[in-house]
Order: sequence, then C-alpha cells, then structure tokens
Amino acid sequence: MAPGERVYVALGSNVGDRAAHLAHARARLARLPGTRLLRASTVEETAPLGPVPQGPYLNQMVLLETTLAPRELLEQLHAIEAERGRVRSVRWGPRTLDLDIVRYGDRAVREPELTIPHPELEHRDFWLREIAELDAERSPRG
Ligand code: A4P
Ligand code: MG
Repeated sequence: MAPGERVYVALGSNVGDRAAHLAHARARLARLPGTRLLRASTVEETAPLGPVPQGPYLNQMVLLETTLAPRELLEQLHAIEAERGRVRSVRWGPRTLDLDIVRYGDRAVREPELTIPHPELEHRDFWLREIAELDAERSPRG
C-alpha cells in the first residue's frame, strides 16, 4: 500500500450496546480501502457534554493510516454510522455511533461539511488524553 496520511478518528456511543457499536466501528475502519488501523486507545466512559440531557458515552480514539481523501473518509464514516442505525435528530443529541475526523495529517480543511482539525478538539479532555495515549505508544523506539 502507498503510504497514507495519519488520521485520528474519534468514536462515541451513548445508545444501545455501546461497546458493540465501537467494536463494529473498529472492525469496519480496519477494512476500509487503502486503510490500516494502526492503534486504538483505551475505551473511556465520559459524562455527556453539551445542552442535551442524555446518558453517558463510551469514547475511544483510533489512529488510521489511509490513502482516502478527507471527504472520501467522511462518506465512509457516515456509512458505518448508518449501519448501526444512527439517526440524526438533534445536533449533539444521543447516538448509537458517532465517528468524527479529529486530525488528518497536518491538513486544515474548512468546508461547509467538514472542518479539520475538529473544532472541539481543544475542549475535550478525553480526546486530548486518548491522542496522548496513542502517541505515547510510538515511543521510545518510534
Ligand atoms: N463535520 C464537520 N467536520 C467534521 C469532522 N471533522 N468529522 C460535519 C466528522 N464530521 C464533521 O455531524 C454533523 C456534520 O458535521 C456531519 O454531517 C459532517 O458533515 P453529526 O455527526 O451529524 O452531528 P453531531 O455529531 O451531533 O454534531 P457534531 O458537531 O459532529 O458534534 P460532535 O462534536 O460529534 O459532538 N459527550 C461526550 N461525553 N462524548 C461525546 O463523544 N459527542 C457529542 C457530539 C456531544 N456530547 C458528547 C459527545
Ligand atoms: Mg459527529
């Protein structure tokens, strides 16, 4: 496979069998065309953020290497969400599975449908912690 970009994808679930939704997402991400799943962080239970009353989340970050372009990857993420019965009702509302592109190499994307890095990155302690965990696994030998 040609070398791809290193992409951090955030997984989140707070409806139904949350662990099963995350496991499905990891398995599907690993099989996307031109893509390898390099590492997965610890799964964390987190209190819901935002204005909508809802149950706690399971969150996890994975590191992919992919030759898919950002928009192509976003389309694939939406397809995987749909496989878990994701319904988009209210923004920031409860969901079976949410897949967000947090970082895509060093790229900055500012499009109506896609903002990279994800605008919430700096505000989510658990994302920063999960990324640090994934980055730490590289050392000491790289
Ligand atoms: N979109 C733009 N940029 C991106 C990106 N970098 N990655 C667009 C993925 N999608 C991106 O998303 C709406 C649209 O955002 C997509 O169609 C895509 O074109 P959505 O998944 O339908 O809606 P959403 O998830 O409700 O909105 P958003 O803004 O993605 O919210 P977040 O950041 O996903 O937050 N509490 C805890 N504890 N843990 C969570 O994971 N997540 C949310 C949702 C709220 N509270 C949470 C958590
Ligand atoms: Mg989302």
